[in-house]
Amino acid sequence: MQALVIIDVQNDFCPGGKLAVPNGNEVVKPVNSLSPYFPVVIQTQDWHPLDHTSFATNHAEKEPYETIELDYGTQVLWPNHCVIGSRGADFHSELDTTHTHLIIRKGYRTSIDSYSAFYENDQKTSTGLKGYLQEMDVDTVFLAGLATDFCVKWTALDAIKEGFEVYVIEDAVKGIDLNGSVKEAIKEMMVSGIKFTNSSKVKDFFQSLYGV
Ligand code: VGL
Ligand code: ZN
Repeated sequence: MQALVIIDVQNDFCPGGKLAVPNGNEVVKPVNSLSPYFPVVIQTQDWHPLDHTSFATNHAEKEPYETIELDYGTQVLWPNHCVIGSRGADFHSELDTTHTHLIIRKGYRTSIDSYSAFYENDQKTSTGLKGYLQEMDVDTVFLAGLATDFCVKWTALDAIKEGFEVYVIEDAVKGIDLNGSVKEAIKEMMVSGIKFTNSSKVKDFFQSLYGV
């Protein structure tokens, strides 16, 4: 069984948002065109308290995009974004959420960030997604959303580590790109066995499966 996991398609990651991904809004169309076909649809929602450790404003003399060392490793500091309950944390208004079965919120613990939909950045604290997918008999995970070089990449790497077959839908993801991080992310995903596809191929697959 196939699951579509739609990562962080939220206002703050779209043009005009607090941590805008260039052309981030362009993922909405391909995602909307695919979500009706999938037997399991999951969305993630970045969801931070104002005192979150990933916010540069919570570290004296630090600017966004600088890094700090935390117990669990290097953490990039971000502009305040996806604050719990804010408009920036809402899903993009044109994203069709009617097919979504489960929404996983992540990053709500003050002292730990969470890029991946499976594990927080300590790579130990579970979101519960693996168990949900197993209970639903999912063996193949298709990834879409934002951002290619952070939350999509970390989710893809965890998914393959957990034994799922993983496809990134390349026209349905966009990256932040800090110092070539998109190129690096694609390389890392490819060498890990993650496959790349596009929304028209995925649509063709389901249409032949359902005979339409
Ligand atoms: C993300 C940086 C901080 C993402 C979330 O969705 O890729 N990136 N929080
Ligand atoms: Zn975040």
